[in-house]
Amino acid sequence: MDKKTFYITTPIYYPSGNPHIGHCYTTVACDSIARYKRMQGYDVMFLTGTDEHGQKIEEKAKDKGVTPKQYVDEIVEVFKKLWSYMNISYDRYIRTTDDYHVEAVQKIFKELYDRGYIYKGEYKGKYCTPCESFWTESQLDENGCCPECHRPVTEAKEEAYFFKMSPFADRIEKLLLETDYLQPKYRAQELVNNFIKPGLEDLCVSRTSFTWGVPVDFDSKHVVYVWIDALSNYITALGYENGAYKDYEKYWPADVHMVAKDIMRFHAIIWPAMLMALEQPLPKHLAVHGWITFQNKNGEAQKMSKSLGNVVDPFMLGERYGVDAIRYHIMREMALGADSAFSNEIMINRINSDLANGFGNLVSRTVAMADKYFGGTLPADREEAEVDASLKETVLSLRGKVDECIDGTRLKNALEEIFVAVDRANKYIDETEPWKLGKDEAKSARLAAVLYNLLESIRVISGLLAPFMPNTMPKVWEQIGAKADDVTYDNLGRFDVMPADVTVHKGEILFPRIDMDKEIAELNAIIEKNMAAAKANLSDAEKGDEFTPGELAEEITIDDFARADLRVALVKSCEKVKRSKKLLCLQLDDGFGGRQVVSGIAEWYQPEDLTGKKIIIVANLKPAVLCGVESQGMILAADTPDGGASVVFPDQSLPCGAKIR
Ligand code: ME8
Repeated sequence: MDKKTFYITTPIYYPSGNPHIGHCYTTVACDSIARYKRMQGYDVMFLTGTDEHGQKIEEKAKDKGVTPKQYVDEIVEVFKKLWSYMNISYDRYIRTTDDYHVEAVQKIFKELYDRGYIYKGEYKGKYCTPCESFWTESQLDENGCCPECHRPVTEAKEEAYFFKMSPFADRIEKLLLETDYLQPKYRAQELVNNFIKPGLEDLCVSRTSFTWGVPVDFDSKHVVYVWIDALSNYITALGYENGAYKDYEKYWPADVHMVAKDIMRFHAIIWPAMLMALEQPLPKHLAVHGWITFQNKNGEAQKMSKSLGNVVDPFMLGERYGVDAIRYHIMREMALGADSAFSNEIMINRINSDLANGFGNLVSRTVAMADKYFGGTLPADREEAEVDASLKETVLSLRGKVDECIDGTRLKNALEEIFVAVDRANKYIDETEPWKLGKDEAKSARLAAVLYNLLESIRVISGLLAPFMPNTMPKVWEQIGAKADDVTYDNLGRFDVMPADVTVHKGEILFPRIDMDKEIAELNAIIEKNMAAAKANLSDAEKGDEFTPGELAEEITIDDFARADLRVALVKSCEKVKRSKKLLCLQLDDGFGGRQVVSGIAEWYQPEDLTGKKIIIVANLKPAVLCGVESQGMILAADTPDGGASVVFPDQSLPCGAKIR
């Protein structure tokens, strides 16, 4: 009988800057699952790649004075180098500039057109260049910016093709709410409320204002919208509508698409709609994880951004602590769905406690005792005791628990389960006190049983850890005397697999302890240097990458400006608006008896950051109600390069009510 297949994909990444630890998260997570499934005997297809078209790439290449293809070729090499460094076992790498993909996207576009789902119209609206996303006015955030990255959007108006999505609204709603397509499920309702309930709008799927994309073959001044091009990769890479591969029948539908929450909408709504329109089967699961943010010295979580210099470089970490330790750390920290702040302290603590003290120590103590008391080869005579039963039970039930976590893409939980067994085995050493048994010749058979049970536990634990840490586990097998046959998936569900007279081999320390103080000092120095360099050295092109000032608004006269009454005000008190993550409510002394203003800055300011400070308000703005709270005016703030907002603070000695002219 043919083997069961398993198809897993990462997003295809934009080669618009070097990959960082965030890209590593998705890729290492998929790699671990792919390896696990291979171990279970599945015929696995693990796909990753790069999403190389679009205006953003075209602009960057222009800034650098190279062609878009030259630009992406260089960065794709860095991605591939990183994946090989991180031991990523992908089966196929797709580049959207590959000829077969381009051809297939043209056919897909034509097919959608012929079926009546794509039609020609005129696009009028807002476009976010960094996100390559179109938005309608009503979808913009409270500052009129992109609702995803909160950067300014530009006006866009052009002849364009549209994809009719409304025929699929009901089916998509059911897919999200009534099936287990989306993991974690709690995000489904939010998607339905935000995008489906207000009416699924037609999607603009072609552009004429730039050329770096897949040309629409029946209307060559248009290029295909980059998301239609990108999402298609999951099927073109298998040979859908092209002759490069013949794997579509075999692997489609995908078992897991894994992405971060920033691109959930595309995978939860647009992609299913495309497949429905093409009358193709839908993927089985979309696993959505949170962001890895950077935790700075003050313990605040920041978005990783080149302009802040806080991008965590996986090559640097791998060089210092080993690739497997880094793979372990990112898998162990991030719960499916939640964000996870990357902190050097937490990473080093984790490596020291789990890997050096927990697992590494278990292996080295066990092997050292087998070596010391039996010259490396255990005697065949073993005497079991009651205490052994609970260790064996923990170890024997482990594979089933890990299987379940892998199937739910809950890798953090899988590692937690495995480390429960590590702790159990370490506790078994304390319970059985082999160093005492070793002093008494008459207890040799008992000592042999203790060490054998430990070696068997390590065999199962290391076998289940191998998909997560593929470099280190073969070294463990070498040390505990396990042969390849002992660590097959079948044998990881059994105890008493290795021969009674197994021979161990003392080896190198698997995970050396890290000197926390020294490393933190060195890492902080690196970060500070990067931050300073980021400030000083960003080329205009790179600044442009992080911050798009947007187009200047239409010219106005001095009289127009004078209609806005800007005043200095003092924040007397400030609190978060209930039921809103974004809003703060400020009580102000405006020099005219006081007023209340609601502002969408809660993501960047705590109430105490503002209380007692003078700010600037638009004092004659028509009142509005935000989340049930009345706002009498608005406060002035500037966009920051990382998509945040920075409140404008005037000279603090100015009196309340002073007019700004
Ligand atoms: O969105 N934390 O590409 P992209 C966690 N080309 N994951 C992160 C991360 C972080 N800080 N930063 C990036 C695109 N990722 C499109 C995708 S797919 C048809 C097209 C990971 O290079 C995460 O998987 O911006 C996220 O979804 C993806 O990189 C976005 O990569």
